[in-house]
Amino acid sequence: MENKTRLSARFAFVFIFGLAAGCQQTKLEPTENDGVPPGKVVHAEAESLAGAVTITYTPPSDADLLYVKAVYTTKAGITRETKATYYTNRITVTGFADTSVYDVSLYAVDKGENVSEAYVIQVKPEKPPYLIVRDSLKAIADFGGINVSFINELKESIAIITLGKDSLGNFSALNTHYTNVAQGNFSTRGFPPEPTTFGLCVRDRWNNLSDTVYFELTPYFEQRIDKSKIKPVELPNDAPLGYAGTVPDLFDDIFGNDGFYHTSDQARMPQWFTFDMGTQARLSRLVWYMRDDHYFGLHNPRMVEIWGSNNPSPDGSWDNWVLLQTHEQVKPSGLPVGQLSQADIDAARAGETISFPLDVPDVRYIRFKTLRNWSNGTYVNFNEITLFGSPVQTPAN
Ligand SMILES: [Ca+2]
Ligand SMILES: [Ca+2]
Repeated sequence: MENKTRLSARFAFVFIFGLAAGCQQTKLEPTENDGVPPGKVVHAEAESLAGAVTITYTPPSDADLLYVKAVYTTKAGITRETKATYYTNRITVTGFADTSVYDVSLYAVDKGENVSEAYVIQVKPEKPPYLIVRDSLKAIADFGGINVSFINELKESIAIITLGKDSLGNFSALNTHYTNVAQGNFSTRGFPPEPTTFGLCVRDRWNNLSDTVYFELTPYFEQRIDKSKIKPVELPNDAPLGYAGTVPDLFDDIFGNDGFYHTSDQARMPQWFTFDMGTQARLSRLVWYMRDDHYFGLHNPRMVEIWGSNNPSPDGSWDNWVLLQTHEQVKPSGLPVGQLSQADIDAARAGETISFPLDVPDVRYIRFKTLRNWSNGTYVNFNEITLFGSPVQTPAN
């Protein structure tokens, strides 16, 4: 980082100095361009990296040498050029699509843009990161779709594309997941529980695209948990209610300012409330909706835990509860409280989604525990919860 800053400072200096020279002392130009190309780069050696090579060399000794450039042509016929300033003797050439042998031409260039003869070195890059990621992909069935996991140890910036059949039966992109983390997973939803063919491919920032791997999976059945069957469970240590807020108001399908949950002045963090879904279910996601005139502010929950049980102890103890998920809400813009970007407003209206791991147990009772709200205060106040999952006993229609 420090190096980069120093480099840009140097470039800025050269740029400003160059401008000043250009304006006032154009007569200096002939001495900047001697019309003589530099000598060739010599003694080049390549070290192979993933999708890249680092070439070390001996630059020519010309006093007016400005940079050395490395040039190669991709199999698609695109010419890629990388430059290294005169004060180094190494250059890293990136973006190779495969492990073939490539000719890289090194040229020395002087201040007058006179170009030396080429020194050609043959290089053989190692397997590029986007292909390493492609080989790591694993897909499993998820609620309403699939879950894809990947390993990207080199933390390359890549896009993982999930493909499915469109209405004409052609494969097209359903979802593009951009990442630069070492490993992770993501879901693509919106599918019925039927055998479905999906495709996956990986693209890197040089637009190298892997082949597509196809597979068939049957998404798990997912439905909205019936809110009319959800009932509050009042346990002795649940947070005291106040300001006309109730637990049933979280399940009344009123998302605006009416129909809310609110705790009293006596409530302290952390705090929780408990409800019975009326059926045992494997939950896939919980979506909560903020108080709509205080998005990402005031008493809206920020850091929460969702607990599940099939047999809650009447004394309110946590003995029979299992932690299903921990979640912190992130404000898309990162702006201070009270300032909202359009992305913040869109995210707030869409609701905050907690996805549960696929191996969560089937549960009937839920405890929503708030560890921290958006004002670091002691109240919890928000408007609605919608749950999705697969009920263990599907009610007969
Ligand atoms: Ca020269
Ligand atoms: Ca409500």
